[in-house]
Amino acid sequence: MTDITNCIFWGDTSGFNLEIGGWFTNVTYSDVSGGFGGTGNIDADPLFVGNPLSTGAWTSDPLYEPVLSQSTLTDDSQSWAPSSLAGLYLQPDSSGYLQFPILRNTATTVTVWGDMRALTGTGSSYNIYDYHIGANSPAKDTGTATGAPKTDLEGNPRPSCPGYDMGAYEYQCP
Ligand SMILES: [Ca+2]
Repeated sequence: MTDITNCIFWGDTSGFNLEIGGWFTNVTYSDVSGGFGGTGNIDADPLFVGNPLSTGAWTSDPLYEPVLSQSTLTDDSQSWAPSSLAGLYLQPDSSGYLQFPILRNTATTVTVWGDMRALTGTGSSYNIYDYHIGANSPAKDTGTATGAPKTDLEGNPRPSCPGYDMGAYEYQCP
């Protein structure tokens, strides 16, 4: 039996469909696209703050650094705030389904783990996603305290204002 609690399953565009069904999976207090039977589950747009946060097209091919196993991708038309995208997710080609956590960025580049050269290139469009929930998210304060960790994925306190949220990131009150 797998227990899934306080999670968000939303926006699956892979066409593979989410395989969380079956007798062995117990889903509670989670936001599941299309709905899923279980205590406290909801089926509502979680209102991620960046869905996507940024989009564009690469102006160069990826540069791969094999020793570090990192790729740097460039869009010269951007003016991102340096270091503002770390921890967010890059979909290096919007026609694909893979996403990668962003390690760091400059005004016109993002760096991620892995070799992106076979996945995207000059002229390909991309998306950057921010999966933090907004203040009006239906996932805010609708999780359960039972078994919940005291911090979220970024180490911020959970719960915050006032209940436990669904998803990887607890909404932090200003
Ligand atoms: Ca909360």
